[in-house]
Amino acid sequence: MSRIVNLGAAQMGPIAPDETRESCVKRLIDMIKQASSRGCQFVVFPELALTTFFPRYYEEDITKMDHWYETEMPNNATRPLFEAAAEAGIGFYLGYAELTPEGRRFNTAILVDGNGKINGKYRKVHLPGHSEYEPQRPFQHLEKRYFEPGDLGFGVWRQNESIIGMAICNDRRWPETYRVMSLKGAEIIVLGYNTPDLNTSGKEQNHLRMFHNHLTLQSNAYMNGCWVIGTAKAGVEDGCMLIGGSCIVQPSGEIVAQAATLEDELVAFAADIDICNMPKETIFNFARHRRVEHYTNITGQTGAELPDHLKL
Ligand code: ING
Repeated sequence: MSRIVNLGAAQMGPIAPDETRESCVKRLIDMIKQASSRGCQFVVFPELALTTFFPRYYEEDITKMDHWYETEMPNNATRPLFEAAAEAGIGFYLGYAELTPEGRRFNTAILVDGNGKINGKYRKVHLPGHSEYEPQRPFQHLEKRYFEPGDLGFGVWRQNESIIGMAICNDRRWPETYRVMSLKGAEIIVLGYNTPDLNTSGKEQNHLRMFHNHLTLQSNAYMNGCWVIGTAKAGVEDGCMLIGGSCIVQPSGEIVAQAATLEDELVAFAADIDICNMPKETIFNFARHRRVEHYTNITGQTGAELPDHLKL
C-alpha cells in the first residue's frame, strides 16, 4: 500500500519592512486554508517567513535588530497559525529568526505536526554573505553578522508517515546537507529560501539564479532518492528582487509542481513517498555502493588544498 502524502509549497510574496507579524501570520493562515481545501497534509513556508529579509540592512549595534527575532515559539503573534493548522490537521515547516534566552541568534526553521506541536527544530548551518558593511554591494547580505552557524546539525523526524529532514536556503547549495540527512533515512527534505536577484523590474536580472535554484534542488533529490520541496519568499522587498520558483521535486529529480507567480501562491502535489524506495535500493543504495574510505577529505578539511606533490 503506497504512502500518498499531499504536500504543499506555500510561497510568500514580498514582506515589507513595516509589515506586522500579525499581517504575515494572516497570509500564512490564508494559505493553510487553501491547503486544507486542496487536501494538503503538510505545507512548507519560506525561510524568515515572519519578516522582511532584514540581513539586507546594516546595523552597527546588532541589538538594534532584536525586533526582527522571535524570543519564543509559538508566541502571541504566531499561535493563531499553530491553531489554524492544527484545526485543519496540517503539519508545516516555518522559517524565522530565533533569539535565544542566552542571547544567541539563529536563522531557524521548525517542523510542526498536524496537532500543532513542534516536532523538530533546525538552525541554518551554511550562512552566505558577509559580516561587515560592503559598500560596493547594491544590497548587503549580512547573515554572517546577524546569525551564528547552526548548532543542531542536520536532523530528521518522523512525521506525515515519512522521514522528513529540514534545511534553509543556502544549505541547498551544499550536497553535504542532503547526503547527511539521506544517510539518516530522509525521504522528504524541505527548505525555505530568500534568494536575491539584482533586477527590480520583476524579471530576473540573472537567469542563472533560477537555474541554480532548481539545479540544486533537482540534482540533490535525484542523488539522494528523496522528495525535495523548496519554498521561496519572492518578489520585490524594499527595492530588492527575490526570485520565486517554489517547487516540489520527486526522487527522479523532475519538478512535479512549480509556482508561477512572485506572490503568495500554494503549489500542491499528491506524493507517493514509496517511490523513494527504488533509487535508494538500486543506483543510490548507499550501503552497497558508497566507498567511504575514499571520502575522508570531505570531513577532514574545510577549504580546498592541493596535494603536496602538485604544489609549485
Ligand atoms: N540566500 C541566498 C541563497 O543561497 C545567495 C544567498 C544568493 C547565494 C545568490 C548565491 C547566489 O539562495 C540565502 N538566504 O541563503
